[in-house]
Amino acid sequence: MKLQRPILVGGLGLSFALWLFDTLQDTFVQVTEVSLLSLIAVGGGLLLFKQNRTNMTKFEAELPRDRATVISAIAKTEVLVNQLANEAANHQHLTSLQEKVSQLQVEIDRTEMQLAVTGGKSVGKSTLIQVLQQNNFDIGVTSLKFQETTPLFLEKKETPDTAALNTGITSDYILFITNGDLTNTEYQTFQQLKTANQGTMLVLNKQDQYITGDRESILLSLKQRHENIAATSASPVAIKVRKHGDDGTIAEWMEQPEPDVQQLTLKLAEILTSQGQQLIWATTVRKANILKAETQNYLNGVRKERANPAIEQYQWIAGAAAFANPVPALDILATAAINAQMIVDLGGIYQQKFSLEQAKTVAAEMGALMLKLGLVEISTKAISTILKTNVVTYAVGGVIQGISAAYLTRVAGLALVEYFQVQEVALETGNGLNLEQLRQNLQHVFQQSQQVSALQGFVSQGVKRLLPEVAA
Ligand SMILES: Nc1nc2c(ncn2[C@@H]2O[C@H](COP(=O)(O)OP(=O)(O)O)[C@@H](O)[C@H]2O)c(=O)[nH]1
Ligand SMILES: [Mg+2]
Repeated sequence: MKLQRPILVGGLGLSFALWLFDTLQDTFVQVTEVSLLSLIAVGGGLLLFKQNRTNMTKFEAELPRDRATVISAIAKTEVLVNQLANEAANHQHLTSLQEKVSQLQVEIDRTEMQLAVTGGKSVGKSTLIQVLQQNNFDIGVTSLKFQETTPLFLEKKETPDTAALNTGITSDYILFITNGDLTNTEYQTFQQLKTANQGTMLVLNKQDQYITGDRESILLSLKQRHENIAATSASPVAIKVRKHGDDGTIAEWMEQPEPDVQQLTLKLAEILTSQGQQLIWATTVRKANILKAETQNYLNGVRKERANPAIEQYQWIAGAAAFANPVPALDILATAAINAQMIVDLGGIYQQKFSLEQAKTVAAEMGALMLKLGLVEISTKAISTILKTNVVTYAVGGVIQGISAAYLTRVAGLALVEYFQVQEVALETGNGLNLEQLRQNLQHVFQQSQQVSALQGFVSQGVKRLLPEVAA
């Protein structure tokens, strides 16, 4: 059986928790009425308290302060879209990207606010929207539009629906509806929205379903996770009312309580009034950044298509050279493998201009790094092991060095591509190389290409290149 509720960490002693309850909540006059759940929630919640306080200030601190910030975010995206136009004038997504940039320029001054209402299935999203729409919000000049997302967690699915999550991220504010304490999946999704710096209110709906003690403890627990919470009953169930008459008669009837969304509307009105403009700006910045990432992706694709044949070409140049002039020392092999001209060419493709002199320095640094990481030794050994299975090729002098040099060139080239892909377009030249970053790229590419089958394929390709007469 799976746990529906997250396990709350009760790190504090019971007596301390009881004391805390006494001080925090006047509603709990009688301690005996407090359920065990409440105690655990308070104990665990407190541990998270400090952490969340800093998150709150982070969100507010990161809201764009002025229109110029938004303009600049859009401009950065536009630069990248123009870059794509320069490098691939006929790219299939270019027109659509350009249109989206123009849309953003109009969107900065939009006055209608988009509110996404999200959460699991049947938590009361539709009902809440209906009730809220009947409420007249006073939030100044802007108008409000609610949008319900598809349920975040469909049955048996542990990961949230990404489309729904995206609707959230492109909305100005999110109401994240829950019916109890957050499950682990809910909590993780919620964190994702926070990471995207998305303004969110956590709403405990169906609060009519809880007895007082449990309701307060869930609210407290939610409060530790997030600064903005509200409890609602969008559609409370009818309750039975019983009246004892003076004459001993008993009358019973059902009463339908009114929806209770006041906590939510008050908080929402306050937030939208004070931060509405900034929230709209923040959404526009988020959209600009999403568009920028999308463009960067396309740009990387275009560049990779140019980089691949270049790497291929240089790897066989290095292979042939080491084959013709086999060097016994690993350090010479490492430096020979990295052709400075390849660095210049790849840099050119990725708009990172290197002079040949700079490229030579980079080549030497990369060679030293590959040696230090043991990549040269490991790959040379692996390649000779594969070659040994074929006595004829193994016996040919220089073939190990040749294939190793080609292989190392390939690893270096692919690592450089990975490295360049995450660099911003370098407007100035001669930027120092981030060796730590490059080390990670090298290791990553190396690990990926060390699978036996991939290496075997490469070796047989190398044999065909270097010893066409043997391979035939
Ligand atoms: N007890 C109770 N039931 C509610 C409340 N809000 C909504 N519901 C019920 O929960 C069910 C699902 O509501 P719905 O709005 O369709 O949920 P959605 O799937 O999130 O849109 C319906 O039967 C609602 O009447 C509430 O505050 N209390
Ligand atoms: Mg619905």
